Amino acid sequence: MLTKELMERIVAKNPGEKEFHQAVHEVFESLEPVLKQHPEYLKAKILDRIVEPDRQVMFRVTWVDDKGEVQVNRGYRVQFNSAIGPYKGGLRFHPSVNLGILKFLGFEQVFKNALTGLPMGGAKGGADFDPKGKSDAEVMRFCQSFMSELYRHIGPNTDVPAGDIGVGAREIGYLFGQYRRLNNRFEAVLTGKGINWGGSLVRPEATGYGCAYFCEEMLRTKKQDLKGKTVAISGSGNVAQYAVQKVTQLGGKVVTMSDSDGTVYDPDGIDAKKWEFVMDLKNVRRGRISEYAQRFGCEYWPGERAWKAKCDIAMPCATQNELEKDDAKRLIDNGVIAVSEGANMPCTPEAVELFLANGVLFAPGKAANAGGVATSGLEMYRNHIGISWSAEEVDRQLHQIMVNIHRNVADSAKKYGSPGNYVVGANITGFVKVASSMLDQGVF
Ligand code: NDP
Ligand code: 2IT
Repeated sequence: MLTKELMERIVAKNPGEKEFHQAVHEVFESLEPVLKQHPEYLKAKILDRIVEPDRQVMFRVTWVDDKGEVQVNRGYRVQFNSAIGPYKGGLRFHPSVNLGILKFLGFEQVFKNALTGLPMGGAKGGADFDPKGKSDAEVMRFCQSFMSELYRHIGPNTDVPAGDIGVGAREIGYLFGQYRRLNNRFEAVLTGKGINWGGSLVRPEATGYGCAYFCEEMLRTKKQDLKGKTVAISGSGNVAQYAVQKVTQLGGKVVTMSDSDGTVYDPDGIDAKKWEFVMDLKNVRRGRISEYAQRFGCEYWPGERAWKAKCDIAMPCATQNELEKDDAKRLIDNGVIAVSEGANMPCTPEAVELFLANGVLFAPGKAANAGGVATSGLEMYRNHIGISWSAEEVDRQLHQIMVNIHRNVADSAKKYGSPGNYVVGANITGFVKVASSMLDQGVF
């Protein structure tokens, strides 16, 4: 491997950042044929440069809880690469957040954003704050304190954060309010905003919808579609919720949803009525998915994942490395034909290898979940030119973007000798766009 020695140096230089190593390794593996044909990338040390974030900010976030006690968290923003546009990427609030996880997410974001065809660089940020069990007032005070440092590093043409795990409409509202207050400017510094203050219709839906659209495109290459297919989905947050809705609208039957406590298995399918229950449970009452099983009398698998359900299609929509080798084996034994990653890097490398070796259509997150950030890009553009679009118009653009991503990724895979391998196709397509832009702009 041309990149073997560099990979070793990256691991030594970034100790303990195992998710970051994993993400870089996957990209490097895919790039071999490109590097052979284009030695100029190696000569200009593009790989050495692309794995080093432009800048990473870490800061203290101090806030007062409802009992009057002072709490201290750690906040981050990793601004990875802005060769093709302002930094763009979500904020994650979860107790597991650390620099390595945010670097993996920021690194992936660089390539994902390039795939959308929109001018966006890559970044990620967040904090080791756990919004679970906190009151609205606590979440607001945390967000205000977080933005009191972050605001000086971001801006509409510099860096535009959005949501991710633990950051949804409520958090974006508090963050935007604090930014506006500190800067005395109303500007498009975040996406995922409320509809009344600059947000885009269909942004909440976009990641889940896009994941289903991408899956349809993959199935189309085998003259199939989602109609009549049984689908296992993990997670029950933003991405999972709208993946469930779109798969159902397209004629599929979703039989699972999950959270970090366990999985519900509903062989009758999560229809529109049951879906409304989930929306209220997760977004209003902020309860656990086990309540679904109590309400509808289906199976609940405490502490277990969705992947033991028999299904034609799997959509992991919760978190990284949530689908491992044994899960992949089980899915393959049960006849899975396609896997579309709604989450970022949910399948381990061993699981991906098994899917590819067994002819399962496999869509990596940077392609399949790019609909979210693409619609964020549409929101930014809309804010800049001061117009608004109907839900139908945004959905049409989102659908077209997913069709384009599928085509471009499939074309690259074929061109570089791995037809049908969307991992290779996505990494190469994203890389070539960013790397050639870096070459154009000189050495720095
Ligand atoms: P949410 O916070 O809305 O939902 C996350 C869901 O995943 C919850 O059901 C949560 O369960 C579950 N989950 C989180 N961490 C774990 C864990 N360690 N083990 C098991 N389950 C877990 O986040 P999103 O839906 O926004 O994000 C889901 C995934 O999609 C992430 O990988 C994110 O990076 C990715 N993504 C999100 C986009 C977006 O626009 N929001 C865009 C592209 C990708 P619990 O409530 O119990 O924690
Ligand atoms: O991982 C992702 O692409 C996101 N969390 C969405 C980022 C964005 O800027 O909309």
